[in-house]
Amino acid sequence: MATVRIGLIGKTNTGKTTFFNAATLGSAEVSTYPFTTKEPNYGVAHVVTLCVCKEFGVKDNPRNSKCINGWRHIPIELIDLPGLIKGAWAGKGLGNQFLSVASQSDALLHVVDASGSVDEEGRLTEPGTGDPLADYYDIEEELVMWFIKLLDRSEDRIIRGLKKGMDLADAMEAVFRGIKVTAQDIRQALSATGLDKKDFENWTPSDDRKFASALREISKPTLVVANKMDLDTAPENFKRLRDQLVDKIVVPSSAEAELILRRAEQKGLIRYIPGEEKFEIIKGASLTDRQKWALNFIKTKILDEYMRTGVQFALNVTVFKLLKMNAVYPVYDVQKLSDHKGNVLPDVYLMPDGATVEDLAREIHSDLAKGLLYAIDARTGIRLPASYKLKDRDVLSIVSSSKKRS
Ligand SMILES: Nc1nc2c(ncn2[C@@H]2O[C@H](COP(=O)(O)OP(=O)(O)O)[C@@H](O)[C@H]2O)c(=O)[nH]1
Ligand SMILES: [Mg+2]
Repeated sequence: MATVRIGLIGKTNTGKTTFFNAATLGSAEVSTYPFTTKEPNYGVAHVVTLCVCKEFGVKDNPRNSKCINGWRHIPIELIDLPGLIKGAWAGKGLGNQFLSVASQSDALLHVVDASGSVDEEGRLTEPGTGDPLADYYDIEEELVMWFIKLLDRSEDRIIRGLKKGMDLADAMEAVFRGIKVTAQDIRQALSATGLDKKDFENWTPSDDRKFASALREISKPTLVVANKMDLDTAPENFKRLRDQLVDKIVVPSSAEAELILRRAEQKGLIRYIPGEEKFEIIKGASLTDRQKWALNFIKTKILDEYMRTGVQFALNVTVFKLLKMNAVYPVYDVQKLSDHKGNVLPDVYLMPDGATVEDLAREIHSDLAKGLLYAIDARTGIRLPASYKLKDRDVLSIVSSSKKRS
């Protein structure tokens, strides 16, 4: 598992680029015109999890991540997609571009404008007049159509694979591999729909759709971000989204508020750690009346009401709940919990659910995997076999004949 990639999708003007900028504090353009985001933006964001340093009572020197007040900030990649219009899958607008970027994502954040300030075409309009639930379904339909099209187009190829004696999931894997869909995802979708028991050549269009929907769900876990919660028209829509999308996690957010807080923090005006439920104005900071008003607004309208702006929370939930990633700390020396240079708890790796010591070794270095013997659990000193399934917050040293330990 290389760096976790999360793609932002949703209609134009729902706040994807603002979310991206807030999460990455980069400088992707923010625009009110459809389609000005022509090229996808890649940026580094972080997910935050309780660091193991406190439990072990050590002062750490992180290298591939940061530790702030005992919280590990682990880098992930965020991709900001260009805007979408209805029918994009048919090749209109920026369809192909959207698909190529969505295809690179491990999970998706579907941003909707909970305040109802965008119309069906993604143009800014009177708050309260837009319908975020309809927008959500429009975009979902684009995604499912994308999978159906891929399946349709590759029917002959899949049948050729079957005739060569491949099983259906393996024959399909070649078709979907390019969009980060695994044979395991396919197997899961086949069994969830019962289509593993039906001859592929006899699939009806409604079977295609059933399978495509299941595969879309399984291969691209998606969290719904109900954005612009700072506007008065938002709470009602948020409730509707949460009530209707029962099998989805819907996170209320104000990307704009997060962007303001992170910028103020960067300028040294406030103390604020992303994801925290509070900020503090730094003594002696000279704030304009407008800044004071904005910060007070964020405090009363967002933080007091929803506890957080939702930006950091959405990323954390996506990585740790939807993707079920575990944070694992490899060390060289189990006594000092350090690498060979003495850096304490230097690295943390995000490993998917079910990943083993062997997977971790491969992730760190191919040489380490080649001569892999076992790992040592830093908490207990117990030897863990190469097949041991990693758990969240594991701290371990990998012992390999080709390269002593890492
Ligand atoms: N009130 C409010 N406005 C927001 C929020 N997030 C984004 N916006 C505004 O919505 C408009 C579109 O934002 P943008 O990030 O460009 O949307 P994108 O097209 O989805 O990338 C801009 O005017 C933003 O300032 C938010 O949380 N609250
Ligand atoms: Mg944008």
